[in-house]
Amino acid sequence: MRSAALNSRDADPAAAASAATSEFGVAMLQALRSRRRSIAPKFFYDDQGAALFERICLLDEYYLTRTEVAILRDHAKDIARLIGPRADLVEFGAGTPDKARIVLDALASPARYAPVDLAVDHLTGAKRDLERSYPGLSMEPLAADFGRPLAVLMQSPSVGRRVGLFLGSTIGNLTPEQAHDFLSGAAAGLGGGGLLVGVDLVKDPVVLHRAYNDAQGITAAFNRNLLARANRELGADFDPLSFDHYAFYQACEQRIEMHLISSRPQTVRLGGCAFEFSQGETLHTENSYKYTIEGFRDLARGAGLVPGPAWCDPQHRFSVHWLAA
Ligand code: AVJ
Repeated sequence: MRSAALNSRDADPAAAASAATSEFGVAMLQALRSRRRSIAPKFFYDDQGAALFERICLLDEYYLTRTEVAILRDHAKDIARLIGPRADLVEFGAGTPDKARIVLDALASPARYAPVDLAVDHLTGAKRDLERSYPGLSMEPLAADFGRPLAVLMQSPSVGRRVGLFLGSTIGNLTPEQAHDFLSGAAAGLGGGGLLVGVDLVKDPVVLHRAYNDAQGITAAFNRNLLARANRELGADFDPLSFDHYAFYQACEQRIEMHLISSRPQTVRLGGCAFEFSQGETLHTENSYKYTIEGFRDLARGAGLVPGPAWCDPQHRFSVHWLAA
């Protein structure tokens, strides 16, 4: 194990260097050095992580994606009326433009679609397709961290009434304080327009538990991919299978917590340092907050937005909110 670690570091000095310089490397080192180890969930999404997330979205247990898509389809006309003509759509944390297409299909004359993502290379193919499907629309991917919405919106002058899309319950990855800050920034940058937000709802914890502990273990693989990514990109020597996927609903905080728990005492090497994990020690990898419809509307109001209609599915599993800015 130990000599394998040294070999893998020696074999890839570039990876070892990026442990100290890349954003992921810095975050992983900081997590490993802390007493309570945690890392931001945005680091799940390298190519393999994004592919695993797409498989999660297709799982029976993971109701979120298909429920949100159904809500958007069912209320596309109302949504289009609220967005209005010649809109300038900015999608925060866009993976693929599938959900934006549902909105675009219902709009009469959208002016621009600007997906904001850290990596926008994978969106170049989609640009051609989208501009062909919607004459008059220009697609302009913005390479940025959507965590700072005002800075993102200032980066590119508007070409019409500004409307933000923040779908998929991505807002659930933020603490309520961070969500407040995101919504305030969006309120400041979208003045005169609005924001469409997809928010997962509080519900029977058994349903939540199933959604984050699927029978096929895809969510476990998604969680462990963080460690495999550290091995690939940073030259770390994690043994991903010696960390258990542990996801549970924390009712007091109204959130799913996801952890990777060391199943035995072990040493992990990264960037020339050794880090001990005792048995049962955790790396906290994700929070996924759930809201009530009223709770989310209050949060939006507190951030200076004016809540409009909120739609949800018949089983009250997921919600989509229009917030006027
Ligand atoms: C993309 C953040 C909405 O929290 O449900 C899926 C990510 N994590 N399964 C979520 C996720 C585990 C997902 N979000």
